[in-house]
Amino acid sequence: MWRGLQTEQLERADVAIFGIPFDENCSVKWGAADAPAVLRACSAYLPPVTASGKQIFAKLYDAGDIGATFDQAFAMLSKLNGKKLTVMLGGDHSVSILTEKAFRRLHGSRCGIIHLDAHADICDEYLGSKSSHACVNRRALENGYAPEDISMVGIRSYELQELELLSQAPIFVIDADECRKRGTEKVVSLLAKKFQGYDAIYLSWDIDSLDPAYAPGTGTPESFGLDPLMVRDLICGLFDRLPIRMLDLVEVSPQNDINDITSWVALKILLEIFEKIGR
Ligand SMILES: [Mn+2]
Repeated sequence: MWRGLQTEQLERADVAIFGIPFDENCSVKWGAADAPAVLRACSAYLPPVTASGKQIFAKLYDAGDIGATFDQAFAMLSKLNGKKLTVMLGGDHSVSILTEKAFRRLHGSRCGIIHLDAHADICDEYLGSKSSHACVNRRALENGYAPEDISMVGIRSYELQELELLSQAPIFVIDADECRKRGTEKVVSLLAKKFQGYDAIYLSWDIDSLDPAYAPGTGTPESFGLDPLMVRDLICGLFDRLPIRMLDLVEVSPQNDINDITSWVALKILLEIFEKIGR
């Protein structure tokens, strides 16, 4: 796993990674519980070099998998705290409810969330569940984040209840069409300005932010999405400009994928991030 990057010693690591293989709160198609294992298996084939030929010097510690409970998430984040970056591999998006809550508890009030997703995920309840993957941001609001602490990027799907809430709450949204219209650099500077003065940012990355043509292996595919280069440049630009201390990658569903292309594109973007962390 993590060919050439992995260290067995946490104290030597720049990046710490763990998985939450859980998909019982998804709505359309299952399978995200398999993502951590498939991502790790694919990672063994990727050399520690970016697409532009830069060697990646970051050392990565893999802490294994945990169950989908807040106590386990908090214990894991506490253990890995102090690393330059913690990465969580989901899991459907509901697992981010646990890690975002733990992140807030560890980092205090000056921390924010960037939600990179096709979906706003701010339903109070979805299909009768308050723990649904469509409720992540609503639970974040209950777990200490103010509306101003949350920004959404790449959105192109809303429930009616979400439109109503977003029309009232000062949550910053840059939808997928606006990303294309403004271009990556402008979107990055808008977010950098928005989170000026924040100590720690949690970037929650739903793979369905990408168009399903590029990332079909996901449970809730949405058309009119972003292309991989835009997502790569957006995420890398955010890492250049903001103190991103935690990243999650959720909703990769290998059983709905074709030739693992969704896992591959996610890993290629992760490598670009790791190169930045290892500098
Ligand atoms: Mn989504």
